[in-house]
Amino acid sequence: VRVRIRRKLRRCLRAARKRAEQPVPDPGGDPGDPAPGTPGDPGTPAPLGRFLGVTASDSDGFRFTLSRPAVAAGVVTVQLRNTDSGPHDLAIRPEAGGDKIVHFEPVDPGGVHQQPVTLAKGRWYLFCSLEGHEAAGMHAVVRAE
Ligand SMILES: [Cu+2]
Repeated sequence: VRVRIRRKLRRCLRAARKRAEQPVPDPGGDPGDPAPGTPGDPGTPAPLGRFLGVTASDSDGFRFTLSRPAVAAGVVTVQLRNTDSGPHDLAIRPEAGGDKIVHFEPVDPGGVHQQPVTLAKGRWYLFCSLEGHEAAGMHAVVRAE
């Protein structure tokens, strides 16, 4: 009986390995993150959602585009990437209101800044604090769960 179980286990492992080799279709909306520490590499999903990419751009109004809609609560590496032709910064506060928990210095065009940010469970509001940018659309919400 033990041999049969072992054989079955081996078959399971082989099947699991085969599954792991196949590309997993993205369940929804997450274009993938650059791996922490390697800005410029799109498409490698970070394990456990502890990386949040924020792209500041000016296409049809100022925009913050998130690499994923939700992250794991706890310490998350937040990366601001500025693809616009002017500087942008990043501030984060609870969506329901309250004080900013972090405020990145402005990032120059083409620049990247990342740092660890502790996000407790909940919804967090990200915005550019430079005058007029938030009103022009440079904001987003991420869930920490
Ligand atoms: Cu801005």
